[in-house]
Amino acid sequence: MTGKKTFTMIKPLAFKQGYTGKILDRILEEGYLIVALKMYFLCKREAKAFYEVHKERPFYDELTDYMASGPIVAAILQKDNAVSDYRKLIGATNPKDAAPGTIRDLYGTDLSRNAVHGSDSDENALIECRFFFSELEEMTG
Ligand code: IDP
Ligand code: MG
Repeated sequence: MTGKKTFTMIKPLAFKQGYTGKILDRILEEGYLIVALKMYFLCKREAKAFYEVHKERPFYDELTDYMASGPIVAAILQKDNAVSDYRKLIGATNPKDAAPGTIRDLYGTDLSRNAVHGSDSDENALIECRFFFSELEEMTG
């Protein structure tokens, strides 16, 4: 699966604002296959587990409170160079710095409410895909 799959989440505010359809449509237009998809409402414990890599960062509590504040949409996306191309498609972490036309530029509000998550490496993509989806839930072919 190396290089072919990445994991994304549409974060609570973007979901609440009704951007899910537009974001998924953009993902499809950019040539990704959506091979797994679900809506899910993380509890604080689950949000902390997902973002455990950031547990020493000052924003860990704020970030995990936010991610547990409303439903999200999680998806596995398939395409060549999925991880790096998707990071380009979403843009910089802070929507203010995100290149024009990127998903965070179009649908992000601020640093913590930046519309979407995207995996940062193949290794983390696999971990994040498996956090939300079993192999059975993932389409193949
Ligand atoms: P990324 O989502 O672009 O990979 P990370 O550094 O992995 O960025 O941070 C994870 C998430 O934590 C970001 O998407 C953002 O929502 C939030 N975040 C990052 N830095 C800060 C900060 O300084 N204050 C508040 N939230 C932050
Ligand atoms: Mg990250």
